[in-house]
Parts: sequence; C-alpha cells; structure tokens
Amino acid sequence: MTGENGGRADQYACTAAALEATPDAAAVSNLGVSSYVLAGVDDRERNFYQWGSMGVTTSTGLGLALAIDEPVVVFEGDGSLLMSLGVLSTVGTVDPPNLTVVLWDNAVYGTTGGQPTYSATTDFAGVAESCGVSATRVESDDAFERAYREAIESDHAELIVCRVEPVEPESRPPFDFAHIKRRVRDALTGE
Ligand SMILES: Cc1ncc(C[n+]2csc(CCOP(=O)(O)OP(=O)(O)O)c2C)c(N)n1
Repeated sequence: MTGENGGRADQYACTAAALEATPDAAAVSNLGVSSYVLAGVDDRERNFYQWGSMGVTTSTGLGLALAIDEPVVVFEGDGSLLMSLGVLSTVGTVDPPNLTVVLWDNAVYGTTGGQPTYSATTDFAGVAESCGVSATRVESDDAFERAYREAIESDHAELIVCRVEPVEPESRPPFDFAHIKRRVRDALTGE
C-alpha cells in the first residue's frame, strides 16, 4: 500500500487519464457524479452508467470482470462503497487481474447535496488491504495517473483510493436505461 498526505486530485482530469490509458476498457460508473463526469469526458459505448442504483458499482464491475477477458475499470463513490464494503472481501478472494477499482473519495454524498460521508474515519485502502485487495492512495492527478498505469499492468485486482475535490457537473449520461444496457452489451459482445 502506498500513499501521500494532503492535496486533492481533479476527478475530470483523472477520469480522462484513465480513459486515455485504457481506451477500450469497460467502465462501470457509480450513480450520480461519477457517471456525470464520465459522460462529460467521453460518452463511450463501453460506459455502463449506474442510474439510481447505489452500492452496487464495484460488485457490478466485479461480475463484468469475471465475465469478459478485457480490462474493466470501476469509477466508485465513497458513499456507495460504504454501503457495500463487504464487496472488498469478494474482490480480494476472487481477485480478477483485469479489474481496477477507482474510488473517488470526495468525502461527501456529492450527488445529493454534499452531505458528509464517514470517509474521514474510514481507511478505505486499509480495509481493502485487510480484505486481500492491493490498494493505493493518491491525492494528485500525477499520482493517480502513475497508480492507474501500474494497476492495469498488475496481475491482481487493484483499488486506487483517489482523494478528489467535490465537483458539480452539468453533463449527464443518456437517461434511457435500456439504451445504456443494450449499448454496452453490444459493444462488449461485438454485436
Ligand atoms: C439505495 C439508495 N440510497 C440512496 C440513494 C440516493 N442517492 C443518490 S446518489 C447519492 C450519493 C452518492 O454518494 P457517493 O457514492 O459518495 O457519490 P458522489 O455523489 O459523492 O459522487 C445518494 C445518497 C439512492 N439512489 N439509492
């Protein structure tokens, strides 16, 4: 586990860096801000936006990583992961090497108005390591980019806990859930 002190990364810049490093990766994004930012950076066919479903982003990405032989990146929120911390035990046990979980730790429920989460008292990387998941803490754009490139080269599932400034994006993914599902499924199955 590596880490830094102080500072916050830019969620937009880091999302763009991840897509640049893995342009063909399937991306599963947390409901709300993570999906809004991803859609704003690039509304790719391989983006699987969660609309309304909180607490299932990493488990959905885990299932996808087990189902396909391609890189899968999860853009997770701290509030969402707090709802389902047990998924880290499953990730640590199953350990698909093609899975990279990026946790945007903005310390708030940003999508619903910025109420504080328990991020300040939760060591996400420490919990992940205790569950057998290799984890890295980053707090700058450069550190994120390095950690992401290392994570995708790794033979294990990886968690990157990225401390970010809260943002209020104006971009939105398509609001047609069936379209999102069909689009990502067709992109991943080559149909
Ligand atoms: C089960 C459930 N509880 C609550 C909500 C309402 N809700 C939507 S987004 C959100 C905040 C998500 O916070 P976080 O995962 O930290 O992501 P952020 O918005 O900060 O990017 C909440 C509480 C929901 N959609 N589903």
